[in-house]
Amino acid sequence: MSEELEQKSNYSADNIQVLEGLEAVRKRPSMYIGDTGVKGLHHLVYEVVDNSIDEALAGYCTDIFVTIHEGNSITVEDNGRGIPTGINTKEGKSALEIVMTVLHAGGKFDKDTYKVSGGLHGVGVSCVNALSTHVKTVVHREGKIFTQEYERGKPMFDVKEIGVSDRTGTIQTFQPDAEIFTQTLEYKYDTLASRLRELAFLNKGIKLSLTDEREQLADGSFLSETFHSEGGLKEFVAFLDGTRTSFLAEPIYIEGIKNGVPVELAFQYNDSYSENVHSYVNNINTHEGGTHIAGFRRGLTRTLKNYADKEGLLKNVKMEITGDDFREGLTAVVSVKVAEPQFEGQTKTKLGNSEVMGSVDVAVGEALGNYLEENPKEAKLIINKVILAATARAAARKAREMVQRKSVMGGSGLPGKLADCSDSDPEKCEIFLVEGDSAGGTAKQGRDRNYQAILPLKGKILNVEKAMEHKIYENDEIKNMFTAIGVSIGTPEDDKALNLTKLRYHKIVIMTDADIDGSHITTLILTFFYRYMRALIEAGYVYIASPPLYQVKKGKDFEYCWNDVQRDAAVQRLKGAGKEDSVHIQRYKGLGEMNAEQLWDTTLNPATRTLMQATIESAAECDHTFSMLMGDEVAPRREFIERNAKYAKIDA
Ligand code: 0RA
Repeated sequence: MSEELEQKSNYSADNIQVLEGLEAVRKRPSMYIGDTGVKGLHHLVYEVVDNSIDEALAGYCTDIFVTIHEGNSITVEDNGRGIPTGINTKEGKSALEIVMTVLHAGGKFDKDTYKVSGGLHGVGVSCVNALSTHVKTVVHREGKIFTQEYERGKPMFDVKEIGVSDRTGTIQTFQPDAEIFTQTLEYKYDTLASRLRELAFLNKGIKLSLTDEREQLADGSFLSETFHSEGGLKEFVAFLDGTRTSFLAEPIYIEGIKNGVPVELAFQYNDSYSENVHSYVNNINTHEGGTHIAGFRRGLTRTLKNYADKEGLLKNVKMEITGDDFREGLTAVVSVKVAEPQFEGQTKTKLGNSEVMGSVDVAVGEALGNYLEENPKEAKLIINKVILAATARAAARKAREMVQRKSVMGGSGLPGKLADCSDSDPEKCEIFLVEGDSAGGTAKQGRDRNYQAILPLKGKILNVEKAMEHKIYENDEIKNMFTAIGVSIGTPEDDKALNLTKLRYHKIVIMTDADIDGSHITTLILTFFYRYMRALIEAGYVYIASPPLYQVKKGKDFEYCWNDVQRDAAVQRLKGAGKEDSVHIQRYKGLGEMNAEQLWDTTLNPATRTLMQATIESAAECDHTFSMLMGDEVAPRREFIERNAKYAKIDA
């Protein structure tokens, strides 16, 4: 409080506004960037990149470079016009300083002088400034180079000229503040890479590069990738489908302004049974869908149905065809730009603007209508696939109802293999899904039976990416998971939604051997959760156990190690003054090699274990990864596994 008073006496009225604005961001950062964990940390980068994307969408910028520096500071550079540096007459300050220090400055300027967003979304780069210990902005503009630096949002000096230049552009470097981001300051390359890849698909033509100066390669260069798509959403759909077999030679694609709403969409049918529809509003992933998705579905169903009726393709079809049947094996991306988006839903990722429904409906109708007329052979393929889906749906419903009936019974309906815990409060209870009966046996002995349940699974579980829905509900291991976990399919509102009202555990832990087979099984189980129990992942209930790889032992002393670096360090520590060969290294080839006590100490005991929580950072990335990992082609899978082998985990 006293600090604030002191500042008031030193600053003009304008400045006080500024300080209070950014102070508010520092006081309640989560209100502006969502959270102060890993997500919020990465959000800072997206916020800055968004400004460059806007400049590119305005037609003035082609290249955006993101660099992660040693120490986790970030530079975002673009070749746009450069943030204006002249004095804004209304405020009596440099436009650059205003952009950097005034909350939502984008909205505060009159439209002629300052068209840039801070986005159709977003909170503006001033928030990034407020949440960074230090920011340096460099602007190339009008033949000169300008700069200004900031400490926790406050300018360290007035905008100054530091040289001449023959280019234009903006370069922002920021260091996130450890006082704000108390959990971690560590940027994840893969997280930034998948967002930049996504942005490249969503904004065709723009080149986005990522360089990680923390990762030096053998040839001395840094880990780096450039994302660039000329095909846009068409290529996005192909990317999502990975190695799935496509039905159509090319995705169906449309781009245009419908009822004043810019709509871009692409879709393709493949030989899988799942529906992968992704949607974006102003480049933001709308996980929960909304009016644009409703419009997409409506347009798809109506257009296909009209065509089929007109061509007499449904003459001999007795069963009813539902909307779902039109979307089996469908991969789609819908991207709209909305001036004043209303976001609704639990995670504020559901578009509410009703006018958008018609726009997307019309766009799909046009693109698909033309396509069907011009490609009668493909049209028949699609309609036949829909009819097949309707047939299979009847079988799937029966199988689903069986699962449901069983899981609703509870108590005696629990699988015989389940070693349940005695507590019945789901919040306190954990279930371990364990590969194989022998490891299951050890886990049963080693667990705390008060709150830890064990469900052994038999070998490799069914690959749900390749199986028809009814097969999935008929599979014993999958049925056991449904009944043991206590979830069923179908709620009063939605007959395909996951019903969590009888959920029996709030921690569902996948525990497999720490080897390639084990990680394959983990992936199979994660794929199953992702496709059929996604709500559990979204709620944060799904975890992956991490059993150790080694035990390093000398006499009575021993340490567990999870990787080679730890192992080598442990050997040195235990060796002490003694000889190397006095230290014994045991490599655990599987959970089965540990005894009950060891398993408890390393993997089960909440006080000492490490659990990885499965999260869905990007549903699009997940779809791609799962289709690739579980699909038919071997080469991309091998490459992925080799690339990720050192992490020995798959992020879901
Ligand atoms: C407003 C006006 C002009 C450029 C920008 C904003 C701009 C902002 C950012 C943020 C990151 N990169 C950016 N590039 C440009 C230019 C107005 C003009 O030159 O007439």
